[in-house]
Amino acid sequence: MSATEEDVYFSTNPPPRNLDAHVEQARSFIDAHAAAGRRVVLLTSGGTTVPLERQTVRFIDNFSAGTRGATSAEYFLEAGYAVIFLHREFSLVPYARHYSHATTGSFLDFLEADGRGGVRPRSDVRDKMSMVLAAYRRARDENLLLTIPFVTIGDYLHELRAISRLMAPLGPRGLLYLAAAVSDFFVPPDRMAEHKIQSTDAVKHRKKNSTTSSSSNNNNNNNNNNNNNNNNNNNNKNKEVNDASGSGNDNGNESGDSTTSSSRSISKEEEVFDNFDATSAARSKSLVIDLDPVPKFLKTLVDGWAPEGMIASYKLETDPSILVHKARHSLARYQHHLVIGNLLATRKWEVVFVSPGREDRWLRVPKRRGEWSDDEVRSLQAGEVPREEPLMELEALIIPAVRDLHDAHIQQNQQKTA
Ligand code: PAZ
Repeated sequence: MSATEEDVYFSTNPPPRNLDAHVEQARSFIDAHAAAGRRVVLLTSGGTTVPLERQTVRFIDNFSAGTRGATSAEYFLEAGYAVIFLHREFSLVPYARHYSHATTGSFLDFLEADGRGGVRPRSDVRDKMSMVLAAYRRARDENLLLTIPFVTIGDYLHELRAISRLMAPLGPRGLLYLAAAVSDFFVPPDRMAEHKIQSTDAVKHRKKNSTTSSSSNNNNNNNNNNNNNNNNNNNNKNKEVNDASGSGNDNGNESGDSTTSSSRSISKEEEVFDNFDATSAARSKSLVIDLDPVPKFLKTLVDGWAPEGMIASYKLETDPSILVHKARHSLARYQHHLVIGNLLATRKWEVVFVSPGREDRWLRVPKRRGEWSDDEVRSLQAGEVPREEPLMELEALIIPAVRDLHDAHIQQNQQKTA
């Protein structure tokens, strides 16, 4: 990507509100750890959103609860890294993840009354909770964990660029570990509606019939006309967009793009209903959204933003037959250091490490009893989910393996500069 393309993207897509504050936090975090000779990982986690309106009511989301990222962060801390955790707001975060997002019940279920008017952890979870709390407190008290949130694809890219550029003082001791699920497509600002996209012509109808329209009504109508114009543009292009293509993302991750979009209805501009009532909704048309591709920033990241650090990206696919091919393709295209491939269905059981000059390496959680047979390995690689729950967290294997590759990266750099 040319510098101009990068400049255009970043000058036309506004930065997140707290970018300057985040940059200052990250700068002092990185400088402190660089001075202490510690390794720092910038870890991305969770999914980015693609807003459809400036005052956002609707957005397209990417699949990811942030489990991989939050779990990896804990193992990186255990492995001696300081961690900048760039994550989707309200997705899983290290340590709290053990209690925060229960699918049944609530975190309050982990507590019980202590009989003296207070509360304490339930006796069956107390031991684990005190270990988790101790690890969390150590990370917090020793300033080893900095958490920075993002929501949209634009926020994510601005934050990633700004923070990775600060990693220079770390030299090869910096690591980028890109596990976030990043959108491949977005609505550019000049085509984005200001207000909530309307699903009926009720507002236009009000405009048509209003005898005394206030200035605020006019504003509303204008804005809604804008929306309709936007949508007309989209309809004119008559292009169906499916953002779940697995086409590879490469924006600070190797997205197999896990974006989903939900369909909404909007009336065609030329349809003006004589009477607005419930039937107008039934007569409304589907909304066609025209998205632009997000520029591919991974090469820029490798060459310009964090040139000395090691860069590891994830590649998510759902089709087993293309996973390794796509991982290799991305490595060849972006010339970074490691792609970790995983399939949606089996991502908690196995991943494949694809790195230059090395054999592909599959990491798999051990079986409860015995070894994986060849047939079982073939089933896993074909995306079949085993019946049993994984025996352990796969990140307990992934992070030490990443650390080994990072050791080699640091050594190579030392030899080059010796
Ligand atoms: O958050 P999670 O643990 O459910 O999922 C993790 C993941 C599959 C999003 C991650 O491992 C990954 O592959 N990230 C890159 C996603 C992508 O290629 O878009």
